[in-house]
Formats: sequence, structure tokens, C-alpha cells
Amino acid sequence: MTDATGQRYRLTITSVAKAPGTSCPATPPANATDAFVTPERQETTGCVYGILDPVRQVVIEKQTLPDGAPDRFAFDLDGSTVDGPLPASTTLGDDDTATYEIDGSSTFGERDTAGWSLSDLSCTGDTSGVRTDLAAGTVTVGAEGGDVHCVFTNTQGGAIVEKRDADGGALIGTATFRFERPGRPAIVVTDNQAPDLDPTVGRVEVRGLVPGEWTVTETAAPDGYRIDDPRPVTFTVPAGTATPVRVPAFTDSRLLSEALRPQARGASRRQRHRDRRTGRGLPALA
Ligand SMILES: [Ca+2]
Ligand SMILES: [Ca+2]
Repeated sequence: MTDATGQRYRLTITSVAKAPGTSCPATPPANATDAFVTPERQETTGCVYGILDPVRQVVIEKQTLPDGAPDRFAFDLDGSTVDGPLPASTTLGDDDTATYEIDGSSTFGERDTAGWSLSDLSCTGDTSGVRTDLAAGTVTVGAEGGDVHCVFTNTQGGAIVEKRDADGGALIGTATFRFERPGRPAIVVTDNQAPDLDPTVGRVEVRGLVPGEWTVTETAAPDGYRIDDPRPVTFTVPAGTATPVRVPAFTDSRLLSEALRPQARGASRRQRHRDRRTGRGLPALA
């Protein structure tokens, strides 16, 4: 049942007794029982005793940016429900909700998940007695009040980096990049191999970058090219958006042997028939 303020209650019948007169005693008489019987007699009068417990329904909802991520997120719970303590923990995936009927101040906290940041924590409904702490990833809900619905949104940043020919600017593959941030494991990505998300040759997209300052370094040039500038490039992943950051394109120059290829036109047929990847000569053509 719900009162005029929106506070919900749960009624627990504690005992039943035959009415000794025309009104019920304020406290259950000694012969009260917990059996609930309703003999349908014409003049049945009985006294029913119960307890109204204020119940506050808390809904915890998980959302991810980008939407629909397959990851699962762990929560630690601390508090009580009408039926006993809250479970110590739970895990939720994108669009999942968990509903609890609390009867005491309760805290719901999300643990850190690698590659994700908690970018938003907001509650709607009756937010009286509700405290959110985005930095700590917790929401504390007081015992009294109406129902409240809290959404934990986790965001995964990303970056796009391109590899272009220094002469002409065409996209070239396949380079390898190392993404680094202090305190995080380095992410090494070779173009068009996992975890590159962009199938375009010459363009690499990575996810799982927590907000903050990152560096990206080209660690291996495409075949036939040399790294023009081995220094790391710094970029910033903003909080609260899943849109990947575009890092200025890296450019590499063709290796001398490739650049001078036109001069090799007079070479023998066997010399010209080379494996372009390794540079090694291949068996002579028939
Ligand atoms: Ca979603
Ligand atoms: Ca690619």
C-alpha cells in the first residue's frame, strides 16, 4: 500500500484473535494466534494485528556508451530489505535492472571495470534522502521515501589514428601503434587485426580508453615504409562521450629501395620478381 506522499508500506499480519467485545484491544490478547481464519459466520468479529513496514523500492539500472556493450559490471550492496540483508553483490549488463525493497539506509556501489569509466550516475523519482557520489560510484538511499530509480552509465572512450603516405597522403597499411596511459595496460594494435575496429586499411580504431591523457606511438611501419617520427603523440579522451577521438594522422616515407624502384627497371626479370612483403627474390618465372 502507498500513502499520500508516495511512501510504500508492506503489511505483515502478526496475529489474529477473537474479539472479546465490540472493539479490539490495543495489543494482541494472550490467546492471539498467527493463523488467519475467516469463518464466514453472520456475526463473526475478530481482531487482526499487523505491522506496517515502510518499503522503498530502489531500481538500479545499467547503461553503456557505446550502447549495447557485452560487458558486465559488478556492484557491491550494503543495507537491508524487509526480508533481510541486501545481497552482498550483483552484476548487471547493459539495459539490465535490479529492484530492491529496502527498509533501512542502503548503499549501491559499482566497482571499477577495466576499460570503462563511470560517466554518469543519476536518480529519478523521489530523490529525498538519496545521495549520489559519482567519483566513488555509489548511491546511498535512506530508508524513508518514495521509489527511486538510479541509472549507472559507463562510457568507453576510443581513438582513431591513420597511417598515411608522406608523399600524397594516401592511407597505407599495415602499421602498428601502441596506446599508453600511466597506470593502464598498454594497448598495442596492428591495423586490421584485433582489437582494430575499423576494417579500412590505414585506419585504426581502438576502444576501452578511459578518459584522460593518452599517448600513441607508431611502433612498426607498413612494409616498404620507414617511421618518419617515432615520438609519441599525446591526445585526450573526454569523459562522458563514446565518440572516438581523431588523432592527427601519422605519415611515413617510402623506403629508399621502394622509392628508387623506377631505376631498377633495367634489372633482370628475376631480380624484379620480388616478394613485395619481404623483399626477397622469388623463384624465376617460367
Ligand atoms: Ca543500453
Ligand atoms: Ca583498419
